[in-house]
Amino acid sequence: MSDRDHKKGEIVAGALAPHPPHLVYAQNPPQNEPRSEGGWEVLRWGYERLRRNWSKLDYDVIVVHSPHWKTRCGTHFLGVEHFASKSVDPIFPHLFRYTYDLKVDVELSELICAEAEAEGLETQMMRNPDFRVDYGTITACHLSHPEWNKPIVCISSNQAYFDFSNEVGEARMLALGRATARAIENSGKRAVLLASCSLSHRHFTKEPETPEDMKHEHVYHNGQYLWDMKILNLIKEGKCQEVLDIMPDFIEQAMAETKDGSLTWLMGALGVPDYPGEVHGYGSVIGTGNAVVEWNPAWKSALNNGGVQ
Ligand code: 2XP
Ligand code: FE2
Repeated sequence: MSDRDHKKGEIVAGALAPHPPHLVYAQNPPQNEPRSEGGWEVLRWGYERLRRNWSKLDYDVIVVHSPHWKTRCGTHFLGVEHFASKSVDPIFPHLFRYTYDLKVDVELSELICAEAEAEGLETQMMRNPDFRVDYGTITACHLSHPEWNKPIVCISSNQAYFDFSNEVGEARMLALGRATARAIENSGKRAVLLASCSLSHRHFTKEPETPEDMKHEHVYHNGQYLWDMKILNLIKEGKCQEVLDIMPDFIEQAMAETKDGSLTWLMGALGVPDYPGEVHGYGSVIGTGNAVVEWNPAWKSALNNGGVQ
């Protein structure tokens, strides 16, 4: 029995953690083969601020929901304790060929899976030891905690938004968020959560010869940019219920990657924050809108007590 077992578990923080492989490429970590001259600094400095804040937190596990582990039926959870292999981005293999070696908290994965089932969701534990972990998971985890010394829980994105409607997808992701929060509480563990996704998601169709040549990087479409700012300003004002109210329209109008459910899952797990999220950085990557945003439930208590964040 660990000394956590008798305690109530807790979500200590959550983040919107976008996963363009460009951000890892630009950083030149030893795990990634291609070399770069940098680029996308404002976003990467945003991640730096997130890492600095999280280095002061005490937590056991990182729980991540990824748009690039797409499961045809229901929500799946990694159910093998150790994975080591090479992840190659299918669209950007020249930027991302990353050697990973990670541990999974299978116990917590199973608890979340069981709670999700209790919410009426279709679920499955993934037990194939040769499974290749998706790059959305690896990138968001690397950028938030490059030490890789904490186990992760990895949750797939299902097809509910695509097969039924955005509204059905949203309802299921809120249920998955509630299930995640309950399971963490019962586990006695302290967790941070990552919603691995971009906001607006219209890509450039041509890549510059030097991908990190920042004279080419810019917002693709002002309408998409204005949607991103609408969402981020609501988050900064602590109005996440309003974000959820307009999420189906945002998904359609901005081709948002939130259509895979990661951000709604996170908001559901955090109890739909009514306190400000901290936007650490915003920037475009091949024209898509990306923000690093942090929520810490302790900020809510500080606000209620009249304290300072
Ligand atoms: O296309 C995607 O979903 C990616 N993750 C690739 C790159 C940039 C996205 O924002
Ligand atoms: Fe993506």
